[in-house]
Amino acid sequence: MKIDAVTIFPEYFAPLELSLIGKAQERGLLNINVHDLRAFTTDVHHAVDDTPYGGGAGMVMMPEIWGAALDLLMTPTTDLIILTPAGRRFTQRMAEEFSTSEHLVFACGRYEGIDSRVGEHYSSKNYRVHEVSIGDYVLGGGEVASLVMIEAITRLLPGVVGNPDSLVEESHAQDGFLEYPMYTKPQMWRDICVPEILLSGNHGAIAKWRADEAKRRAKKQS
Ligand code: JQB
Repeated sequence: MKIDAVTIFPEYFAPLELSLIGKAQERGLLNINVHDLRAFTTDVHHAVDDTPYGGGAGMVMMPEIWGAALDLLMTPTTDLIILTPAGRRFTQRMAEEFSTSEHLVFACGRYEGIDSRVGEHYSSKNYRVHEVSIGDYVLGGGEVASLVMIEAITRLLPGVVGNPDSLVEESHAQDGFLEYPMYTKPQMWRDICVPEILLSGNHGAIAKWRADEAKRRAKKQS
């Protein structure tokens, strides 16, 4: 999978060199490129924003600059993801869908966001455009939201997560309830003992206990 991200803060994407995603890049499973939007400005001040038509507080990112950047990245097989608090809520199902794409472009706005005509333009030219939000809270820009999406999507790619059994278990956990509580050594920590059943070696009973606990947690959440 190829991923491009466009931002005025390329440094936000430094963590993509770490851990499983960093390893996946080294192994050639994944190719992530981050682009500085200011490289596409044409004025001496490298301005990317201007005042909103209709008035109001804040600034809006100018469409020409985004157009110049995105024209160089978009291909007929690209999925363009525009992060915005008004977008469709990102879910595990969407992560699964995007993980089958060959090319993702993340447009990371700042200020009050990107001029609406940018998404409209690429949609009208029959590109696949997705306006997405990671949740109901307000962030300062799209960078952190992109990192969240990139982590959720790329760990689903073949070979990125070392043990594919973990992915299979998680997808079951998604089918209705959350995960069961986990324990490791030592057996007793600060007067708290690991549940006896987990030490029993009775795999059937353990599976039932875990399913019950997972259901109990799911109920408490909703
Ligand atoms: C600018 C963003 C998010 C992208 C996601 C999420 O656009 C705005 N509108 C009102 C207030 C603040 C902003 C700041 N902003 C670009 C931009 C916020 C994404 C964002 C997001 N994805 N919350 N906020 N879940």
